[in-house]
Amino acid sequence: RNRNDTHFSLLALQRAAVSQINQTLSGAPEPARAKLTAKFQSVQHSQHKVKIPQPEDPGMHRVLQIDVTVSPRDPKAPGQFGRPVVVPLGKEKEAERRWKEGNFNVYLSDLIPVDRAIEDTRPAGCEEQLVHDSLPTTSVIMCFVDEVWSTLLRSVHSVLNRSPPNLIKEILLVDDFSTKDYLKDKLDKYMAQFPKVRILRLRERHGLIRARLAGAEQATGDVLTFLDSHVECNIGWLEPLLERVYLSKNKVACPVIEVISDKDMSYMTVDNFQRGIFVWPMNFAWRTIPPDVVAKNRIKETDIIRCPVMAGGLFSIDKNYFFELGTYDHGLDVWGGENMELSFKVWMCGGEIEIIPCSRVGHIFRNDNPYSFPRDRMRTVERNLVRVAEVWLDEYKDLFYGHGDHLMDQELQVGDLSQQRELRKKLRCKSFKWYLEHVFPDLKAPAVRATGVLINVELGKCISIENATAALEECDRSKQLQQFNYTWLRLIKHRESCLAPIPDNGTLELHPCDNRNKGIKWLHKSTSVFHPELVNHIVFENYHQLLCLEGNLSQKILKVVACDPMKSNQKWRFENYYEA
Ligand code: LR7
Ligand code: MN
Repeated sequence: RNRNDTHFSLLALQRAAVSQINQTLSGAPEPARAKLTAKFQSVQHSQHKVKIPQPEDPGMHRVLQIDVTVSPRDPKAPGQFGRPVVVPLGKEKEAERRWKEGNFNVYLSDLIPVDRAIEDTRPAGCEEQLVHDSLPTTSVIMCFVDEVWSTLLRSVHSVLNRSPPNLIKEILLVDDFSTKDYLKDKLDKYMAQFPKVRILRLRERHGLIRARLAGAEQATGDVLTFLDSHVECNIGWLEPLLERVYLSKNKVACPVIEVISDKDMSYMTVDNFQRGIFVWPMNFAWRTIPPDVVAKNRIKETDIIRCPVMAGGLFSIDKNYFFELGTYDHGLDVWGGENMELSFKVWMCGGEIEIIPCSRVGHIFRNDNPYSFPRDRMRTVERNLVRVAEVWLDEYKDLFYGHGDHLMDQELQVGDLSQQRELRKKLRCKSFKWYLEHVFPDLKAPAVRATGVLINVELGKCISIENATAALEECDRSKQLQQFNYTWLRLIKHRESCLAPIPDNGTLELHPCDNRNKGIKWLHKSTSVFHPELVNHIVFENYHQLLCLEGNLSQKILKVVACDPMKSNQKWRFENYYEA
């Protein structure tokens, strides 16, 4: 979730990640549509022909460059124009101590003006862009729990100072049951100077997801614009977002999220051409569109980027559309996964998610949440993701479970999903397969992990099924009885049946498959095939306590016996492996 704090290390991080997940293009900027290869053409298909406005178009105007901070009162103030700030000599200890108030340099945040100027980081060409005079109004919804005072104020000021006033219907601050005193009367008093700011106080901790919903219920604008409570909206940020929603109400528009350093509070731009994607098991990530794809398709810096998923915190959505979509799954708790849920829902049920390069908002990226989770953090996020997977991923949910041992082995109490499934039906949403084909074709999502014959590395023989029992035989890749699939849920499948060890004598037989039956799951790591019952507690020092599949020339029948890493007749390879 963390955009690193320099532009360069961000790039380095991404490069490092490339080896894991190959970069390819999907959701590329629209103007490149005609030039794309067949594979990606479908991605570019847009239901709404967007007319490129001409300067003489009536009813349109250039994006307003509203920024009341351009000539700041105190140009020499620390952090002004987004410059990095250094903790003054002798204050290091204090700065260090205060870090944990927000998991960033709170001391410096308090030092810099709450209405500092920042550099206009928009790419060339944004200033000339036209938007409609009759853009819809928006309610800006900012949820917070124990947000740092100066940061919260700076977020609000940046909205007030850099947005056309007529477009801001209100700023709704949703206080998610904060414990800090300054967020009570003091905040009320401060915000009283701004008639557009309303504070909504929740009487118990809702978590960010339900807090946003509480805000949405109260919102009176045409469009909902969600922001985190530690952001700085840049010049001209709002109109390009609202323009997209105005052109088509099922476009969900995200700004480019820039980086406010957690260490020195500097405002930094980010690399262009980044898409929001996810990697298994459903972790959000940024992925740069490869330079050759950018060059070949002549993608411009100002071109809109269609994204398989959104980061989650910063976006504009038509209010009615948000409610038609059933908002968020109310069963999602506290934090995490809601960006996946909304992204899948939007794409699969007829909408689009876009990053608008001419809209830029800075965000303080932190290494850890500064607030407490009512329940265990990991478990909360996992539970949320399981809900999303169960409702939206169809048969691909196995990939999700298969990528986290923890996910598969825990009996997570995820609650009732019938309403969410009902909603998906009611909205006539497309399948996850459709999403993969049309929105995210570069996601690797093979149906199984490995297929073909299962070869014993030492003996060079293969497993074959004889009278529903597994035996060793000369390999014959064309033989049906030697064909197996190793699934994401660790089943070794032969046709519709599964290889299972017989407890009494350690032989192997075909059994009916059952994803929940741990007794028939096999962990296949590097070349060993472990008997599953113990997989939950795998400690590799206790290797000898595990049972492994072993091949023996003297006995035709296969058995599971104590694992021994020195025995190469316990090593097995499938014919084909698939990366995901
Ligand atoms: O219980 C809570 N109640 C809240 O009101 C927990 C959080 N919150 C508030 C919090 O004060 C903050 O303003 O909700 C907002 C988001 O929480 P963060 O800032 O701790 O989240 P994040 O920035 O680490 O995480 C990103 O993913 C989240 C997943 O649930 C949300 O979607 C965040 O909005 C989202 N932030 C962004 O997309 C900004 C860019 C980050 C990236 C990539
Ligand atoms: Mn945040």
